[in-house]
Amino acid sequence: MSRVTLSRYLIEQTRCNHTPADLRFLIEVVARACKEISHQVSKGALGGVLGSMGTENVQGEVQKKLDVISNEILLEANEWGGHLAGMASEEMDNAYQIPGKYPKGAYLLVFDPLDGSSNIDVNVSVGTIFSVLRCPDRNGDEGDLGEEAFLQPGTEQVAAGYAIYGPQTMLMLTLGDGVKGFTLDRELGSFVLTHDNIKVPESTKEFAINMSNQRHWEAPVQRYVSELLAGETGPLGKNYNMRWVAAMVADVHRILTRGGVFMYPRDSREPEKPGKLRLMYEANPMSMIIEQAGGVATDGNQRILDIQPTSLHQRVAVFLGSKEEVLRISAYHRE
Ligand code: AFP
Repeated sequence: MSRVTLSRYLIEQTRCNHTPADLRFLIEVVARACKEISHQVSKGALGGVLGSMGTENVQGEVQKKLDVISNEILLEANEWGGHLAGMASEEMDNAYQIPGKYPKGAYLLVFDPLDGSSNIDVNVSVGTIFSVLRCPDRNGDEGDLGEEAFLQPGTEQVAAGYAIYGPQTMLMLTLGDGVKGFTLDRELGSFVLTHDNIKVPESTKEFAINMSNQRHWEAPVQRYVSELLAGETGPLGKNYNMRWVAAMVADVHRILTRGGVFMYPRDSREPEKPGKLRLMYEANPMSMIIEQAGGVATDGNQRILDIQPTSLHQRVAVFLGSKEEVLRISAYHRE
C-alpha cells in the first residue's frame, strides 16, 4: 500500500502551487518538534519530566516542567531555518526574537506548546497547538519585532494545526484547503496521512463544558445547557451526552472525529477577562481547523476568526463544533 507521509503531502502541495516552499519547510520543522515533544511526554516519570517548575507564566498559571521543555523544543527547532520573522507562545510574556546570527523569513509562528498540561501528571492526552501568520512588511526595519506584528485576525492565518499526544500521536493540519490528519508511525519516525478530508457532522448529541463553572455563566449559556440537560422531554427533543477532557486539543479532536460542541464561555469570575482560552494560540488555530472541517466557531456574538486581537495573550469565549448547535448558541446570545 502506498503511504502518503507528511513530507510527500507537503511536497505535492508545493508542486501544485498551493504551499510556498518556505511554508512547507516551516510545517515540517514544527512536525519534527512535535515528534520530539511526543517522545518527551511519553517518557513520563521515567524521564523525570513530570511535575511543576515552581514558576508561573504570564497568565499566572503554574508552569509544568513539560510546558517549559516543549516551549524550548519549539523555539530551538524553528529559530535557525530562516523561515520565521518571530515567534510567540503561551509560555513567554513577549514576542521571541530570532537570534541575529540566523536569517529571518516571511512567517510568524504562534503556539501553545503543551495544551492541557494540568492533565500531564495523570497520563491523559495533551497536545501542541500552532498558528502561522505572514509577517507584515516592516519597510526594512531590522529592529526587534514588536507584539503588533502578531495582532492579526484569525482569517489571516496561512496554516494552523495541532499535535495530540494520546494513545497515538497525531498531527491535524490545515493549509486553508480542508483538514488532514496524520498519525505518527513510531517505527519509521514519520507522520502518515490516515484521515483525509475530515468533516465535522452538522448535528450532534454530545457536548463539552466545564460544568463546575455553571453558577458563573451568562444567561444564554445557562439557557442552552439547561435545554441540553432536559434531554428528550426538553425543547431540543433529544438526549445529549457530556464529555469533558479539560484539554482543548483532546476535546476538539473528539469533535473532529465524531462531532460535538465545545464551550468555554465568558463568566463572572473575572469580569475583565472575556473567557479563559487564549485567542491567538488556542481559539484562532482551532477555529480555522473547525471551519475548514465544515464546523462553526464563535465567541457567542461573532465569528472568532474575525476578531481583531489587541494583545498577544488576549482571552476569548469559545463555542465551536457541529454547525447546528453552535448556530443555536449564537442565536441565544442575539436574543
Ligand atoms: P492548561 O494547558 O493550563 O492545562 O489549560 C488547558 C486549557 O486551557 C484548555 O485546554 C482546557 O479546555 C481548559 O484549560 C480547562 O480549564 P479548566 O479546568 O479551568 O476549566
